[in-house]
Amino acid sequence: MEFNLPNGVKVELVKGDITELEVDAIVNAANSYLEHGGGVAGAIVRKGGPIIQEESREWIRRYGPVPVGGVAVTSAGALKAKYVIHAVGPRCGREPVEKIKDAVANAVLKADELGLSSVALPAISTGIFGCPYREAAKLTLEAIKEVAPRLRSVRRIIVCLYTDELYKVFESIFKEIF
Ligand code: AR6
Repeated sequence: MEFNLPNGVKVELVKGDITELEVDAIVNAANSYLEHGGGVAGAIVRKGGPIIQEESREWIRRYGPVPVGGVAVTSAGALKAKYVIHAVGPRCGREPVEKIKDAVANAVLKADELGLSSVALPAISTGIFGCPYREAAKLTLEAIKEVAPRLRSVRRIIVCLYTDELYKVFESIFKEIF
């Protein structure tokens, strides 16, 4: 499912594994310490290689922990993408779910700042961080809609959903928002 936004930006929903996508950057659902254990973070480091975890630790040494809603950038190792943009979503129950919007907006804006044309993101905070799917879908897609008019280089935004259930929820909210 896809939709063309006014300023030449296309947003697409796809089902599958984000580490397989041919895009300029993939977004990781990270924690503030950029210690990539399980979930999509684990998959990214397993496939991209240890360089991603090493560069993440270097980032933390230099700048300190990434705030909730914030982002950090590393290379993408052996992945097809050039960069991994690590976005920190909220842990639901402890931090406000609305921070998903900041994480998504900041990730897409970072891709734009890097001059990239395509970026793919997963459903941030919907796994280990335990946020409800519908709320996450609404906040993710609203964030994309809101930043799109400000983008200068990003022309393709892919939201990559790992399961049928997530895809269905995102699809229904997508139809409401776009
Ligand atoms: N491709 C796309 N989506 C995926 C993939 C994949 N290969 N693997 C899992 N997902 P999670 P969070 C989906 O738990 O909730 C990590 O340990 C998954 O189905 O990866 O933001 C970090 O280091 C879910 O819908 O991220 C943090 O500590 C979505 O990705 C913490 O988990 C996000 O699930 C972050 O938790």
